[in-house]
Amino acid sequence: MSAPFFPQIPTIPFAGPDSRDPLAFRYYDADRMVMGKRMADHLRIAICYWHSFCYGGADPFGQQTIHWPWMAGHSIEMADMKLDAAFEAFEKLGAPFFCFHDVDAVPAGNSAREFAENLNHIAERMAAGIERTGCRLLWGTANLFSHPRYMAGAATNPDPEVFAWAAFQVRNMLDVTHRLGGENYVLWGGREGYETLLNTDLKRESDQLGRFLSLVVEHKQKIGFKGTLLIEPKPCEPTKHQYDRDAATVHAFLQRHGLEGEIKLNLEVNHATLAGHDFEHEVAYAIANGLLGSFDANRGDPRLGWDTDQFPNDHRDMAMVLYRVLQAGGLTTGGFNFDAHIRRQSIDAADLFHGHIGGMDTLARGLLAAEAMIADGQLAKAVDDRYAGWQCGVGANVLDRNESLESLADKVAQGSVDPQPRSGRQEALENLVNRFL
Ligand code: XLS
Ligand code: NI
Ligand code: NI
Repeated sequence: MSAPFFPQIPTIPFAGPDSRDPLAFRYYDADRMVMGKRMADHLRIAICYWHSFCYGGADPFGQQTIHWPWMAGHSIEMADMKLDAAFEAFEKLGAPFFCFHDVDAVPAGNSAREFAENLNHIAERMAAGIERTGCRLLWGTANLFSHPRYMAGAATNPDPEVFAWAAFQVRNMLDVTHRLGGENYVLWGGREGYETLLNTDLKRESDQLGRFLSLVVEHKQKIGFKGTLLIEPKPCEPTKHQYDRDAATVHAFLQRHGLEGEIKLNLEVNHATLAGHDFEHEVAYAIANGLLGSFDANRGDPRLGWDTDQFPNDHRDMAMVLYRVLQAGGLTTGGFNFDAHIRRQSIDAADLFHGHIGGMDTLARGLLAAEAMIADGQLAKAVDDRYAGWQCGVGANVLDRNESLESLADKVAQGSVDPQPRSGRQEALENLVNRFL
């Protein structure tokens, strides 16, 4: 380990809601028991390597503003320095997990061989970091979108040689993720979409993507990786249209290609917003269809229509999501990754820590609100009551397949069925939820 990179930052303590210390947690209390489980084990928070240690503040209009010492070049020495800094931050924040792409951690070098060697080198050092700090790998992923070879897609590229390159990167990263004891492997198809339909064969590209994912599933089985494969839906950006648009679209895709049961979802708050959904909708859809995997907790800005990747900072945005997760029995291999970066003007090392402290506190506070809602039970009861009719009589008969269209029509014609309007009670339920926020 080299000298500390963040000497002015202490190990962040839990100091309670009344604390005024900006370098302390007010709600995130790792060992606090919530419904019989440690808070840390519910949330399974992960720090992301790319935004926290590779982002230099550049945007489409301006250059780098944040200059970490490891950004001075693209050598393997710089990669080592970045790794040491990352593990120092993981430890100081007490984060149980981290996530990374292949190219976040190492330079791609001048050949495929060099790329693979660099990755193996860093994986060894990562294994040592994991061993030393106890901060484990939530998920690994391959970057199949930055390099110019992927400009027309990775698996959906018109050129099969690009497909092969994507296979090379995913094979290596899946192996590394497995070696490091990663809990999931994520596939985000940033370039798997189109800019114009004029040059695009939709059916062909969908079949290519289906084939690619089947190869990933086969390789996972071959190496005995026990983690979960996850697709991260996003509707657009960088492409005009991305094939993994939202949870429901990915669901249909998995069914069409016989991949249901093999792949689950990594849902990102900001991507849900871009797709025109509430994040809660995406989470509810995933839970209802057995697709709940993991989360990227970064939010957008309501005034900006792109993926601004901001740390969550309002527990009310997370409380209902966590309520649903708790109701569904909690996360298994998944967690909450901060796919978030600090702002372009946040050029001090402390800013990186403030972002994470705020995000962790937001999730913790949302979890406590969710716990209180579950303990109260009124919201769940209101929903159960609303569907009570399906427990007996005609409702139960329909579900038990004891009614036909004809038998139901006869009942209505005989006047033995008489629907009574009932309030949906939206305002009352909104007020009820507000009591916990
Ligand atoms: C981009 C995505 C990306 C994935 C990992 O919008 O969120 O960061 O999480 O490739
Ligand atoms: Ni994103
Ligand atoms: Ni993401």
